[in-house]
Amino acid sequence: MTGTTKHVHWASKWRCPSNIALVKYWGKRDFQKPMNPSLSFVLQNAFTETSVELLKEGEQKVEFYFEGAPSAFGDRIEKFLHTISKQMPWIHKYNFRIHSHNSFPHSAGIASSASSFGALALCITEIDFAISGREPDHPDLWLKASEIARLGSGSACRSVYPGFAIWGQTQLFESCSDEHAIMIYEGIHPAFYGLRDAILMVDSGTKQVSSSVGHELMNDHVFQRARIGQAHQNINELYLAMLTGNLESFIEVVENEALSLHAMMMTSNPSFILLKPNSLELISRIRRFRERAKIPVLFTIDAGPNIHLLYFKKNELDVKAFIERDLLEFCEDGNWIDDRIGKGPVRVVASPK
Ligand code: 2P0
Repeated sequence: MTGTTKHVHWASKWRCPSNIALVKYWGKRDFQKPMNPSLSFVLQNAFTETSVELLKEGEQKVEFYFEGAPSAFGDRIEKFLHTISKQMPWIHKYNFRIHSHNSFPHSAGIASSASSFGALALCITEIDFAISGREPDHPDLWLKASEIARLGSGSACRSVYPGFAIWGQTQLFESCSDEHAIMIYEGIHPAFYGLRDAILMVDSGTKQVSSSVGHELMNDHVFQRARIGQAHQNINELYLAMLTGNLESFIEVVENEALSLHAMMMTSNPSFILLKPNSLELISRIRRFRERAKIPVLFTIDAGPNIHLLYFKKNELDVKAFIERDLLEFCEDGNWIDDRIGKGPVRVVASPK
């Protein structure tokens, strides 16, 4: 947190990771609240770095630069700032200069809205704490940042913590909330902190149907009630598997969630299909390798055609050899991203000007 040059009143800079859900958020209610609880982990190498500078007081103006150039994403950010100004009225008093860049290519199929709104929410919450005289290291900073991030993009609320997070009310903990995510770490079997995620790039093109349309289609979905029930049951089973180190159950639930997400898309009205033939080929090869090699590999899938191959640290050499040998031919231009469970966001100290 700095009040740097003469014209900059407040400034903050954060690096925030993207995350991948194991139990999927799909469908909303009210304003940016989830229809069902979700559980995710943050990535280590896929992140957004964002700086926010508050310039002279006056009528609010927003300048947004993505990778150095003015970007159309600025409109979404302006709307977001307007939304959160109800809780942070000082927002209307300043001009905003925001610079943002991603560690991963835009076309990588990694959820960039999660890391973008996560980083922006951390900057704004830190400034809010400073303006209102609260300590920047106050533990409430994380909950507040998570709540603010959610108002920008639902999945972003799970990105502001290290490791695993749960968003949405569940029977698991009283502290679970639809307003913000919570971090989970106590009692998790150590194997899960060695999780690896190989993102197998099937198609980097723009999706035909956005996630916001997908969420909306859950409103009248014929399987809505069943899906909500399934997500609650799956989050209970998954958490238990993570406490006990039950890999078999972990694999069963995670793959069931990924396929259920895509089943919701295929059976909505109108229906849409984001998986490609190569996505299915990769899934069947991952399952076959698991059976033959007796190595715990599994897949999850985001709202797109790319396959996240999950595995554990101790199997790294064998799995990387499997990827090179049997999977890369089904990836676009042989592309894959080598990532893992991450340590969460970091405050970036401004370099002296
Ligand atoms: C998730 N996804 O849990 C699910 C699984 C994609 C598949 O959350 O409208 O970008 O910004 O709240 O968070 C993608 O939707 O939607 C998503 P908004 P978001 O990660």
